[in-house]
Amino acid sequence: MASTLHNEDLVGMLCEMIKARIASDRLWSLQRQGRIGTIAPINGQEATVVGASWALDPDHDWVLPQYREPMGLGRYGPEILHRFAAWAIGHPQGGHIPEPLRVFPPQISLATQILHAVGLAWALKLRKEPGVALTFFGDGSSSEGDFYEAGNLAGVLEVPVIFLCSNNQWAISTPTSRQTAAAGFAAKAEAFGIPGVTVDGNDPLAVFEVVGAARDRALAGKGATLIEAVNYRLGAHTTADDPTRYVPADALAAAKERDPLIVFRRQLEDRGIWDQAMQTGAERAGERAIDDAWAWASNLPLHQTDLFDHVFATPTLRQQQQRNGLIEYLQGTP
Ligand SMILES: Cc1ncc(C[n+]2csc(CCOP(=O)(O)OP(=O)(O)O)c2C)c(N)n1
Ligand SMILES: [Mg+2]
Repeated sequence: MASTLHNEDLVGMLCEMIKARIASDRLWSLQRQGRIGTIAPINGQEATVVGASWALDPDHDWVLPQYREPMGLGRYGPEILHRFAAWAIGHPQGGHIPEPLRVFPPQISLATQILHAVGLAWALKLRKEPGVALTFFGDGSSSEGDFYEAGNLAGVLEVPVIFLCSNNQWAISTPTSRQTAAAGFAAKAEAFGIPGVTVDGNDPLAVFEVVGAARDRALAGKGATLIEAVNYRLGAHTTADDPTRYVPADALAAAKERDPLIVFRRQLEDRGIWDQAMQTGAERAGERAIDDAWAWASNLPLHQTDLFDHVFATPTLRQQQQRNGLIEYLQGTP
Protein backbone atom coordinates (compact mmCIF):
# COMPACT_ATOMS: atom_id res chain seq x y z
CA MET A 1 0.00 0.00 0.00
CA ALA A 2 1.38 3.36 -1.05
CA SER A 3 0.79 5.05 2.28
CA THR A 4 4.01 7.03 2.40
CA LEU A 5 5.07 9.56 -0.15
CA HIS A 6 8.76 10.17 -0.68
CA ASN A 7 10.27 13.28 -2.24
CA GLU A 8 10.51 11.45 -5.58
CA ASP A 9 6.76 10.87 -5.43
CA LEU A 10 6.05 14.54 -4.81
CA VAL A 11 8.30 15.53 -7.69
CA GLY A 12 6.73 12.85 -9.88
CA MET A 13 3.26 14.10 -9.02
CA LEU A 14 4.06 17.69 -9.96
CA CYS A 15 5.73 16.52 -13.20
CA GLU A 16 2.58 14.58 -14.08
CA MET A 17 0.34 17.56 -13.30
CA ILE A 18 2.47 19.80 -15.53
CA LYS A 19 2.43 17.20 -18.29
CA ALA A 20 -1.36 16.90 -18.10
CA ARG A 21 -1.80 20.67 -18.44
CA ILE A 22 0.60 20.83 -21.39
CA ALA A 23 -1.11 17.89 -23.12
CA SER A 24 -4.49 19.52 -22.55
CA ASP A 25 -3.36 22.86 -24.01
CA ARG A 26 -1.74 21.13 -26.99
CA LEU A 27 -4.85 19.09 -27.76
CA TRP A 28 -6.86 22.30 -27.55
CA SER A 29 -4.72 23.92 -30.25
CA LEU A 30 -4.80 20.76 -32.38
CA GLN A 31 -8.58 21.00 -32.31
CA ARG A 32 -8.39 24.66 -33.32
CA GLN A 33 -6.20 23.60 -36.25
CA GLY A 34 -8.90 21.15 -37.32
CA ARG A 35 -6.70 18.12 -36.68
CA ILE A 36 -8.74 16.49 -33.92
CA GLY A 37 -12.35 16.49 -32.79
CA THR A 38 -13.92 17.92 -29.66
CA ILE A 39 -11.77 17.78 -26.58
CA ALA A 40 -12.50 18.48 -22.89
CA PRO A 41 -9.54 20.14 -21.13
CA ILE A 42 -8.30 18.88 -17.78
CA ASN A 43 -7.13 22.34 -16.64
CA GLY A 44 -7.84 22.79 -12.93
CA GLN A 45 -8.48 19.11 -12.22
CA GLU A 46 -4.91 17.81 -12.43
CA ALA A 47 -4.35 17.53 -8.66
CA THR A 48 -7.47 15.42 -8.21
CA VAL A 49 -6.46 12.95 -10.91
CA VAL A 50 -2.77 12.77 -10.08
CA GLY A 51 -3.30 12.57 -6.31
CA ALA A 52 -5.79 9.72 -6.77
CA SER A 53 -3.60 7.81 -9.21
CA TRP A 54 -0.64 7.92 -6.83
CA ALA A 55 -2.72 6.11 -4.20
CA LEU A 56 -3.41 3.24 -6.61
CA ASP A 57 -1.37 0.21 -7.54
CA PRO A 58 -1.22 0.05 -11.36
CA ASP A 59 -0.50 -3.69 -11.18
CA HIS A 60 -3.79 -4.45 -9.45
CA ASP A 61 -6.12 -1.44 -9.37
CA TRP A 62 -8.38 -0.35 -12.21
CA VAL A 63 -9.29 3.16 -13.31
CA LEU A 64 -12.50 3.96 -15.16
CA PRO A 65 -12.27 7.59 -16.26
CA GLN A 66 -14.76 10.08 -17.68
CA TYR A 67 -13.33 12.09 -20.59
CA ARG A 68 -10.76 14.43 -19.01
CA GLU A 69 -8.76 12.23 -16.66
CA PRO A 70 -6.69 10.16 -19.14
CA MET A 71 -4.46 13.20 -19.68
CA GLY A 72 -3.30 12.92 -16.06
CA LEU A 73 -3.01 9.15 -15.73
CA GLY A 74 0.65 8.89 -16.70
CA ARG A 75 1.31 6.87 -13.57
CA TYR A 76 -0.30 4.03 -15.48
CA GLY A 77 2.19 4.51 -18.32
CA PRO A 78 2.81 6.84 -21.27
CA GLU A 79 0.61 4.57 -23.41
CA ILE A 80 -2.50 6.14 -21.84
CA LEU A 81 -1.70 9.53 -23.43
CA HIS A 82 -0.92 7.87 -26.76
CA ARG A 83 -4.32 6.20 -26.74
CA PHE A 84 -6.00 9.41 -25.66
CA ALA A 85 -4.50 11.27 -28.63
CA ALA A 86 -5.79 8.49 -30.90
CA TRP A 87 -9.21 8.82 -29.29
CA ALA A 88 -9.15 12.58 -29.93
CA ILE A 89 -8.55 11.90 -33.61
CA GLY A 90 -11.42 9.44 -33.58
CA HIS A 91 -9.18 6.46 -34.32
CA PRO A 92 -10.50 3.11 -33.03
CA GLN A 93 -7.16 2.46 -31.30
CA GLY A 94 -8.13 5.25 -28.92
CA GLY A 95 -10.99 3.17 -27.63
CA HIS A 96 -8.77 0.20 -26.99
CA ILE A 97 -6.30 0.00 -24.13
CA PRO A 98 -4.35 -3.22 -24.31
CA GLU A 99 -3.69 -5.46 -21.35
CA PRO A 100 -2.03 -5.30 -18.90
CA LEU A 101 -3.00 -1.62 -18.58
CA ARG A 102 -5.84 -1.39 -16.11
CA VAL A 103 -7.38 1.77 -17.49
CA PHE A 104 -10.65 1.91 -19.36
CA PRO A 105 -11.01 4.17 -22.42
CA PRO A 106 -12.52 7.65 -22.01
CA GLN A 107 -16.29 7.65 -21.47
CA ILE A 108 -18.59 10.32 -22.89
CA SER A 109 -21.94 8.75 -22.09
CA LEU A 110 -22.27 10.28 -18.62
CA ALA A 111 -22.10 7.97 -15.60
CA THR A 112 -22.06 4.67 -17.47
CA GLN A 113 -18.50 4.06 -16.31
CA ILE A 114 -19.76 4.12 -12.71
CA LEU A 115 -21.80 1.00 -13.39
CA HIS A 116 -18.88 -0.62 -15.19
CA ALA A 117 -16.71 0.07 -12.13
CA VAL A 118 -19.16 -1.67 -9.82
CA GLY A 119 -19.37 -4.65 -12.15
CA LEU A 120 -15.60 -4.82 -12.35
CA ALA A 121 -15.22 -4.53 -8.58
CA TRP A 122 -17.82 -7.25 -8.14
CA ALA A 123 -15.80 -9.49 -10.44
CA LEU A 124 -12.65 -8.79 -8.42
CA LYS A 125 -14.50 -9.81 -5.29
CA LEU A 126 -15.97 -12.98 -6.77
CA ARG A 127 -12.61 -14.02 -8.18
CA LYS A 128 -10.87 -13.10 -4.93
CA GLU A 129 -8.39 -11.00 -6.93
CA PRO A 130 -6.54 -8.22 -5.13
CA GLY A 131 -7.26 -4.71 -6.33
CA VAL A 132 -9.91 -2.03 -6.45
CA ALA A 133 -11.78 -0.15 -9.17
CA LEU A 134 -11.71 3.65 -9.03
CA THR A 135 -14.08 5.57 -11.23
CA PHE A 136 -13.99 9.30 -11.96
CA PHE A 137 -17.14 11.23 -12.81
CA GLY A 138 -18.33 14.81 -12.63
CA ASP A 139 -20.78 16.67 -10.42
CA GLY A 140 -23.24 16.67 -13.32
CA SER A 141 -22.92 12.92 -13.82
CA SER A 142 -24.08 12.40 -10.24
CA SER A 143 -27.59 13.37 -11.39
CA GLU A 144 -27.77 10.38 -13.71
CA GLY A 145 -29.80 7.35 -12.69
CA ASP A 146 -26.73 5.21 -13.37
CA PHE A 147 -24.93 6.88 -10.46
CA TYR A 148 -27.69 5.95 -8.00
CA GLU A 149 -28.02 2.42 -9.34
CA ALA A 150 -24.28 1.87 -9.15
CA GLY A 151 -24.00 3.36 -5.67
CA ASN A 152 -26.87 1.33 -4.35
CA LEU A 153 -25.56 -1.94 -5.75
CA ALA A 154 -22.05 -1.23 -4.48
CA GLY A 155 -23.43 -0.63 -1.00
CA VAL A 156 -25.42 -3.84 -0.98
CA LEU A 157 -22.65 -5.99 -2.47
CA GLU A 158 -19.79 -4.38 -0.48
CA VAL A 159 -17.55 -4.38 -3.51
CA PRO A 160 -14.05 -2.80 -3.66
CA VAL A 161 -14.96 0.33 -5.61
CA ILE A 162 -14.05 3.98 -5.12
CA PHE A 163 -16.43 6.59 -6.54
CA LEU A 164 -14.49 9.79 -7.18
CA CYS A 165 -16.72 12.73 -8.02
CA SER A 166 -14.53 15.47 -9.46
CA ASN A 167 -16.66 18.49 -8.58
CA ASN A 168 -15.38 21.18 -10.91
CA GLN A 169 -18.42 23.35 -10.08
CA TRP A 170 -19.92 23.08 -13.57
CA ALA A 171 -21.72 20.64 -15.81
CA ILE A 172 -21.24 22.55 -19.05
CA SER A 173 -23.10 25.76 -18.02
CA THR A 174 -25.06 24.28 -15.09
CA PRO A 175 -23.57 25.35 -11.75
CA THR A 176 -23.59 23.00 -8.77
CA SER A 177 -26.29 25.15 -7.12
CA ARG A 178 -28.64 23.97 -9.90
CA GLN A 179 -27.29 20.41 -9.87
CA THR A 180 -28.29 19.32 -6.38
CA ALA A 181 -30.10 20.53 -3.28
CA ALA A 182 -28.10 18.09 -1.14
CA ALA A 183 -25.53 19.37 1.35
CA GLY A 184 -22.87 18.23 -1.10
CA PHE A 185 -22.06 15.38 -3.45
CA ALA A 186 -20.42 13.27 -0.74
CA ALA A 187 -23.70 13.45 1.23
CA LYS A 188 -25.25 11.12 -1.34
CA ALA A 189 -23.24 8.25 0.16
CA GLU A 190 -25.71 8.18 3.03
CA ALA A 191 -28.38 6.65 0.81
CA PHE A 192 -25.99 3.90 -0.30
CA GLY A 193 -24.88 3.01 3.23
CA ILE A 194 -21.25 3.81 2.43
CA PRO A 195 -18.87 6.50 3.72
CA GLY A 196 -18.86 9.84 1.92
CA VAL A 197 -15.81 12.12 2.15
CA THR A 198 -15.20 15.63 0.84
CA VAL A 199 -11.63 16.63 0.02
CA ASP A 200 -9.79 19.62 -1.41
CA GLY A 201 -9.34 18.52 -5.01
CA ASN A 202 -6.71 21.20 -5.57
CA ASP A 203 -4.41 19.44 -3.09
CA PRO A 204 -2.91 16.25 -4.54
CA LEU A 205 -1.64 15.15 -1.12
CA ALA A 206 -5.10 15.43 0.44
CA VAL A 207 -6.61 13.47 -2.46
CA PHE A 208 -3.87 10.87 -2.11
CA GLU A 209 -4.75 10.45 1.59
CA VAL A 210 -8.49 9.95 1.16
CA VAL A 211 -8.15 7.68 -1.86
CA GLY A 212 -5.53 5.65 0.01
CA ALA A 213 -7.90 5.27 2.97
CA ALA A 214 -10.78 4.26 0.67
CA ARG A 215 -8.49 1.74 -1.00
CA ASP A 216 -7.41 0.25 2.34
CA ARG A 217 -11.05 -0.06 3.31
CA ALA A 218 -11.96 -1.73 0.01
CA LEU A 219 -9.05 -4.17 0.23
CA ALA A 220 -10.08 -5.04 3.78
CA GLY A 221 -13.42 -6.23 2.38
CA LYS A 222 -15.38 -3.30 3.81
CA GLY A 223 -16.71 -2.08 0.47
CA ALA A 224 -17.16 1.20 -1.35
CA THR A 225 -16.42 4.85 -0.60
CA LEU A 226 -17.75 7.99 -2.28
CA ILE A 227 -15.25 10.85 -2.48
CA GLU A 228 -16.08 14.36 -3.60
CA ALA A 229 -12.94 16.20 -4.69
CA VAL A 230 -13.68 19.91 -4.88
CA ASN A 231 -11.81 21.75 -7.62
CA TYR A 232 -12.63 24.31 -10.29
CA ARG A 233 -12.78 24.02 -14.05
CA LEU A 234 -10.29 26.64 -15.17
CA GLY A 235 -11.08 26.46 -18.87
CA ALA A 236 -14.00 25.80 -21.15
CA HIS A 237 -16.18 22.71 -20.81
CA THR A 238 -14.95 21.58 -24.22
CA THR A 239 -13.61 23.08 -27.42
CA ALA A 240 -17.29 23.62 -28.36
CA ASP A 241 -17.99 25.90 -25.39
CA ASP A 242 -17.68 29.60 -24.57
CA PRO A 243 -17.47 29.83 -20.77
CA THR A 244 -17.20 33.65 -20.81
CA ARG A 245 -20.97 33.65 -21.38
CA TYR A 246 -21.72 32.09 -18.01
CA VAL A 247 -18.70 31.66 -15.67
CA PRO A 248 -18.51 34.72 -13.35
CA ALA A 249 -15.18 36.45 -13.94
CA ASP A 250 -14.55 36.96 -10.21
CA ALA A 251 -15.12 33.26 -9.40
CA LEU A 252 -12.72 32.26 -12.15
CA ALA A 253 -10.12 34.76 -10.97
CA ALA A 254 -10.39 33.38 -7.41
CA ALA A 255 -10.05 29.81 -8.71
CA LYS A 256 -6.91 30.76 -10.62
CA GLU A 257 -5.38 31.88 -7.33
CA ARG A 258 -5.83 28.29 -6.15
CA ASP A 259 -4.55 26.76 -9.41
CA PRO A 260 -3.19 23.40 -8.23
CA LEU A 261 -0.12 23.67 -10.46
CA ILE A 262 0.90 26.93 -8.81
CA VAL A 263 0.03 25.96 -5.22
CA PHE A 264 1.73 22.56 -5.33
CA ARG A 265 4.81 24.00 -7.03
CA ARG A 266 5.11 26.55 -4.22
CA GLN A 267 4.82 23.76 -1.64
CA LEU A 268 7.64 21.77 -3.24
CA GLU A 269 9.79 24.89 -3.53
CA ASP A 270 9.25 25.55 0.18
CA ARG A 271 10.40 22.00 0.92
CA GLY A 272 13.49 22.69 -1.16
CA ILE A 273 12.78 19.92 -3.66
CA TRP A 274 11.78 22.03 -6.69
CA ASP A 275 13.38 24.92 -8.53
CA GLN A 276 13.23 26.74 -11.82
CA ALA A 277 15.50 24.24 -13.57
CA MET A 278 13.18 21.40 -12.56
CA GLN A 279 10.19 23.40 -13.73
CA THR A 280 11.80 23.90 -17.12
CA GLY A 281 12.76 20.22 -17.28
CA ALA A 282 9.22 19.13 -16.40
CA GLU A 283 7.75 21.41 -19.05
CA ARG A 284 10.11 20.02 -21.68
CA ALA A 285 9.26 16.46 -20.64
CA GLY A 286 5.57 17.34 -20.89
CA GLU A 287 6.04 18.70 -24.41
CA ARG A 288 7.93 15.56 -25.38
CA ALA A 289 5.22 13.32 -23.96
CA ILE A 290 2.47 14.93 -26.02
CA ASP A 291 4.80 15.12 -29.07
CA ASP A 292 5.33 11.35 -28.81
CA ALA A 293 1.66 10.65 -28.23
CA TRP A 294 0.65 12.81 -31.18
CA ALA A 295 3.30 11.28 -33.47
CA TRP A 296 2.07 7.80 -32.61
CA ALA A 297 -1.62 8.61 -32.94
CA SER A 298 -1.43 10.68 -36.10
CA ASN A 299 0.58 8.00 -37.90
CA LEU A 300 -1.79 5.14 -37.16
CA PRO A 301 -3.08 3.53 -40.33
CA LEU A 302 -6.82 3.94 -40.71
CA HIS A 303 -9.00 1.33 -42.36
CA GLN A 304 -12.65 2.01 -42.97
CA THR A 305 -13.64 -1.29 -41.38
CA ASP A 306 -11.82 -0.35 -38.17
CA LEU A 307 -15.04 1.00 -36.74
CA PHE A 308 -16.24 -2.56 -36.26
CA ASP A 309 -13.24 -3.55 -34.20
CA HIS A 310 -13.09 -3.49 -30.39
CA VAL A 311 -16.88 -3.25 -30.05
CA PHE A 312 -17.29 -6.82 -28.86
CA ALA A 313 -14.62 -9.48 -28.29
CA THR A 314 -16.60 -11.67 -30.72
CA PRO A 315 -18.54 -9.66 -33.32
CA THR A 316 -22.26 -10.35 -33.51
CA LEU A 317 -23.76 -11.79 -36.69
CA ARG A 318 -25.27 -8.42 -37.55
CA GLN A 319 -21.92 -6.70 -37.11
CA GLN A 320 -20.27 -9.25 -39.38
CA GLN A 321 -22.96 -8.68 -42.00
CA GLN A 322 -22.56 -4.92 -41.77
CA ARG A 323 -18.79 -5.22 -42.01
CA ASN A 324 -19.07 -7.42 -45.10
CA GLY A 325 -21.63 -5.03 -46.55
CA LEU A 326 -19.23 -2.11 -46.10
CA ILE A 327 -16.40 -4.03 -47.78
CA GLU A 328 -18.64 -4.86 -50.73
CA TYR A 329 -19.76 -1.26 -50.98
CA LEU A 330 -16.19 0.03 -50.87
CA GLN A 331 -15.24 -2.43 -53.62
CA GLY A 332 -18.15 -1.23 -55.70
CA THR A 333 -19.77 -4.66 -55.96
CA PRO A 334 -23.56 -4.88 -55.71
C1 LIG B 1 -25.96 10.47 -20.83
C2 LIG B 1 -25.48 11.82 -21.25
N1 LIG B 1 -26.29 12.89 -21.12
C3 LIG B 1 -25.87 14.12 -21.52
C4 LIG B 1 -24.61 14.28 -22.06
C5 LIG B 1 -24.16 15.66 -22.52
N2 LIG B 1 -23.10 16.16 -21.64
C6 LIG B 1 -21.80 16.03 -21.96
S1 LIG B 1 -20.79 16.62 -20.79
C7 LIG B 1 -22.09 17.09 -19.82
C8 LIG B 1 -21.82 17.74 -18.48
C9 LIG B 1 -21.12 16.81 -17.54
O1 LIG B 1 -20.81 17.46 -16.34
P1 LIG B 1 -19.94 16.78 -15.23
O2 LIG B 1 -20.42 15.39 -14.99
O3 LIG B 1 -19.93 17.70 -14.09
O4 LIG B 1 -18.49 16.64 -15.87
P2 LIG B 1 -17.49 17.80 -16.33
O5 LIG B 1 -17.68 17.98 -17.81
O6 LIG B 1 -17.81 19.02 -15.57
O7 LIG B 1 -16.12 17.28 -16.03
C10 LIG B 1 -23.29 16.79 -20.44
C11 LIG B 1 -24.62 17.09 -19.88
C12 LIG B 1 -23.81 13.13 -22.18
N3 LIG B 1 -22.56 13.20 -22.67
N4 LIG B 1 -24.25 11.92 -21.77
MG1 LIG C 1 -18.53 19.13 -13.61
